[in-house]
Amino acid sequence: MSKTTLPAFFHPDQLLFKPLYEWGFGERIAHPETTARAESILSALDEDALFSVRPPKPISPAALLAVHTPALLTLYNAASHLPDGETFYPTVFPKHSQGRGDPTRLTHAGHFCFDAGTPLDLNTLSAATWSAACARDAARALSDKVPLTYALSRPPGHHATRDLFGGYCYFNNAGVAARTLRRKRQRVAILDIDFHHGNGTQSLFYKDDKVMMISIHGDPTNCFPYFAGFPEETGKGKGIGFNLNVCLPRGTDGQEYLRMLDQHVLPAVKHFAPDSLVLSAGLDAYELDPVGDFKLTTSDFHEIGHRIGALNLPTVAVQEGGYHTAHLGRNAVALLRGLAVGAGVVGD
Ligand code: Q9C
Ligand code: ZN
Repeated sequence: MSKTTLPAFFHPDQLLFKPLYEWGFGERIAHPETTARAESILSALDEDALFSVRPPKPISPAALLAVHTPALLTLYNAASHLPDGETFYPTVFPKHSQGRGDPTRLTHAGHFCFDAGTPLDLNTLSAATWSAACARDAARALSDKVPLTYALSRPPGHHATRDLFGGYCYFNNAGVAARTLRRKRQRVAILDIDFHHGNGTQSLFYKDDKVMMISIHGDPTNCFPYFAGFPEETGKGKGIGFNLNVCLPRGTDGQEYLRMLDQHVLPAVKHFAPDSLVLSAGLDAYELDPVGDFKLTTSDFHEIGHRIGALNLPTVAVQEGGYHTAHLGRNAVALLRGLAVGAGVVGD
């Protein structure tokens, strides 16, 4: 009996970045985006043994610059010279910056950032760069023989735009994966199932008719990021019709989620007929998640994976959010196994 193993990517230096705290509704709270998240996923992957984890090759600055402005890299580089133990939280956010911020000065960080929960320290650049490298290598590893790969990207990426970081995100890992697939002239669908709208990914491909972006998320009227993710946002120029936002109400459960997936989202992916899929695999729609407020269960994640897997598209799953650390690993495995079973890569 032969045993399938699929490639997953993670680098130990992703664990050196430890954001301390953020503000949650006036309270200073422990930062949800912890290293324990990655450790939970690593141990569940190890136990499940469908994926084998390896470190990615380094990603070049040129590959990061295909997605981001030089200023972002310069700013993270400035933070990499902070003393050990010091953290910088942007607090001034110029509304009409018009590119005037000097990214060699940390005090100007707010020119390149949209929220106050996404700190910088000496390890941010390294961790975020390895996180993006995971996404790049997971996209590169897709082939006829390897139809499913996983990037254990942490810190996450889907809120980061070309020129702004925020929402715990520094480099847009899913964007890096999609651009990697585009280099092979592929039509790419990005499906973002993180609880939050993938505003960064949306903005990267908003005018693009070869990359379709679909995000399912909590209504941004009530949920982070508050300024994007509305159904009226359908794309711009030739990209019109290639961006789809599906907002669901607080408390959405598995049955409601799956109905919307079957009736709207999966048909839209099929209609676009992509060559490959980037799944922005946030798990913060979980019922016990401290940040999201949907009610998905572990078995719902398996079922969601199964239905997405049944599209039979070469798929790179890129980790996004998910903050119930104790159950995060099993939820990741449930989703990934669902994808593999749905695609017929492994049996039930
Ligand atoms: N504690 C991702 O899931 N802060 N980012 C909420 C309440 C922002 C989430 C404040 C949440 C960002 C990748
Ligand atoms: Zn999220």
